[in-house]
Amino acid sequence: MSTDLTPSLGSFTRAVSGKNTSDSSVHDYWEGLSALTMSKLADNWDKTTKKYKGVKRASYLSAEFLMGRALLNNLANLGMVDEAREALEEYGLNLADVLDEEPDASLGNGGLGRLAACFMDSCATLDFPVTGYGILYRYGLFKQSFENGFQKESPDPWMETGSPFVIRREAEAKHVKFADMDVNAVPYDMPITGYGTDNVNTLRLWKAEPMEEFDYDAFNSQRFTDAIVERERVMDLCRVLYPNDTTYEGKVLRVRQQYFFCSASLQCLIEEHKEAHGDIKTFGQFNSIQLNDTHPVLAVPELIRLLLDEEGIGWEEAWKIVTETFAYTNHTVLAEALETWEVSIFMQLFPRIFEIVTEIDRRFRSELAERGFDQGKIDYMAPLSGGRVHMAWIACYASFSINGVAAIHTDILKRDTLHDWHDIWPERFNNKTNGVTPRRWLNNCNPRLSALLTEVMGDDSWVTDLDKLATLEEKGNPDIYRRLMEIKKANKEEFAAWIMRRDGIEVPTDAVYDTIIKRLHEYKRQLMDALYILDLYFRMKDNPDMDVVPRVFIFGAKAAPGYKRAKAIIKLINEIANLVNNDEAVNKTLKVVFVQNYNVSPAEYIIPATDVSEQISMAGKEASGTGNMKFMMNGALTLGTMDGATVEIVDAVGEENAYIFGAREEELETIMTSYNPREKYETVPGLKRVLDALVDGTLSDGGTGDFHDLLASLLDGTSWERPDVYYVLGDFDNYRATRDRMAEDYRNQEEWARKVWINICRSGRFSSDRTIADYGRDIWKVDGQPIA
Ligand code: H53
Repeated sequence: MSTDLTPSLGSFTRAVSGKNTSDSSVHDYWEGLSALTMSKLADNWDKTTKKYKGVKRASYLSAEFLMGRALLNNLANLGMVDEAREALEEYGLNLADVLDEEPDASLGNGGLGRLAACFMDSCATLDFPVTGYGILYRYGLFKQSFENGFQKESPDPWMETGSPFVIRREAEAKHVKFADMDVNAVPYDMPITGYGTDNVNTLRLWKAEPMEEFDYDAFNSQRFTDAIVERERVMDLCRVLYPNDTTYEGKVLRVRQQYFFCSASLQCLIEEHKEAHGDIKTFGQFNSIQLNDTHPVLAVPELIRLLLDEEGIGWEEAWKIVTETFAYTNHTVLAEALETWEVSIFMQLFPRIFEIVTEIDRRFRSELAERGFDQGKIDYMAPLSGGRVHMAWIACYASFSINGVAAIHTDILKRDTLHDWHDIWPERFNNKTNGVTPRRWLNNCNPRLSALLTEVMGDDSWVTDLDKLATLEEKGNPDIYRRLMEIKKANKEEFAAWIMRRDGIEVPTDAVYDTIIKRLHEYKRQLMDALYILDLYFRMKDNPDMDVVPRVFIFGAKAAPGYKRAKAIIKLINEIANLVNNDEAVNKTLKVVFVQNYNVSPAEYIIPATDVSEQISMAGKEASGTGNMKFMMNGALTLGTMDGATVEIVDAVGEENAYIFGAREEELETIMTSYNPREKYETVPGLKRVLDALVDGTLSDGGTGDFHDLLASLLDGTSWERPDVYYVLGDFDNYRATRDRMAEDYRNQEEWARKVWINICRSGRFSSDRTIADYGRDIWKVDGQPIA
């Protein structure tokens, strides 16, 4: 059947490829369909941009936006999926293949960047006047491959030949000055469509370019190479995303990136404010700026600089505007994430900003002295101390709102990490539990389950009001439970076909899919998961008649390139995979799959196919987690510790509909004071054998000594760290028992599916629509501004 889209798809594809449709490649069709999609949203995008100019608005400043692919999301939001599928079929193509042509926009490391992307989606869907501001990295997060089980990194030039979803806005370029260079900040805008609305919001990503395209004087005066070198130095600025998730590294280029995008974004906001309202003094009444972690905190002194030096207003007035404007989100309690910069870096790169930070520091100190604080405490809390600039302290001082990202995390902030600030300004603190967008993470990635939900509800209103799923719970019955398991099975088949196509790996589909996908970090305890698999393997070898429920263990994780121990854990998992997958005695029952180059789009295949969601961080360490929510929506049951938002998942579904184990956050402080991992090694049945296998020749680290170091980190510690700081051996026994019990429970399919149904129906509160409605109401004070 021919549809309306067929001729225009042909035209767009010819236009982008310069070829006949019959000679165009699948990639050409992807570009053509993408361009066609852009043409459909252009008018509404323009209208929305204009509409937001005069109203109270919010800006989301983030060094990371992990957007993933755009085409399917935009097609779905425009209601064009079926038409697109049919039009492609007219040309002999299938939609899934065309969608697979799109590279992921990996402009983020993990949770924090993906959260920003989900927030953009919800803001658009709620018609909120919110703009995202970030950096157009030329290279996104590195690509990961495995060579002999070791992680190898390679660059990800995700839009070298341009991207159909990114529009350059040359005319709105801004000038950003450093002491040693002047930079032209050119905005590249991405449209953010919402579901069930005409509004199209904007994600503005800044690219650094030389002020003049080419310095002809230098060229003519025979300084040709100098001119080229200078050009490259400027372009270096946003060349690459730093690959550390939750760890801070004091690289000069990184702080340059931060200042660059903060300055450009603020210049833009000030210009737009003056155009709309005339008076700079009302800036704070019309703007809320959310600081996504400390990465954009340079916006605080930069706004003061712009107000003082460019707008000519006084300090008191400028500070008032600052404190009306900024709100700060903290995403972690890990000490190694706290950004502090050496004073000398600030002095060299932006002396004026350093002067302003010094003045903030002076005022802060006198304010605290007036409140009667002792010098020790003042020194600890001050923006400038120990020769460093403390970004989190600047954020806490300047912001009217400070929030954590899950209830337990906000409690820890108040009690521990930011307790001194909470003592002074308790009213600033609030919790905003994270959420994920049900468009990408349910409706688009799991069409089978979505169709069932729509059928049972009678309409698809749950897509924009996920709380409505609660009304379906009582409709659960054996027929629905059976269909849930059929859907899961079909999703497993789809995953199996995908991983075969992609990596040539064969996986069975009649097994429990048990998954851990997240950045590789010791606190997330992928190592404990691996030790369980090894232990199960040994138990099966000891007891060939053991009746074990067939299992596929799925891993996906990138390690920061400089994080040695994390890379050792990747190698270990790959070695265990080798051992298990090649042993005829167990490989009918167990299979270990480590998905290379884990990213947003692999997650869209993995999550709908998963039965067991591993959320096994040491309690108190994972601020929230958001994968836990995606799994819940897609009908996986949680195997986890009481940490981050998992606590709230358990609160929603009840302990009987999840599998919870491990030491609790409130007991760990006491436990850790007398914890002796060697005692566990000696006494927990099976643990010694598993740990010995790291070093007795059972598993090979390729002669690197990495596995010895790993074992030593668990049993001996180092000169700077106690052994097993993440309590892997302490929680192991309880983890094993709970995981074994969970696998046994899977045998009762109907009972399992009943729990799955409860999890899905109670996932409403984990929609990022709820989170963004909370931000909008409590922090930003913005309302929906529909254009139609
Ligand atoms: O942010 C997520 C949380 C998650 C936390 C993560 C995160 C980063 O990805 C990077 C830096 C950082 O400080 C925190 O680890 O628990 O879900 C979104 O809030």
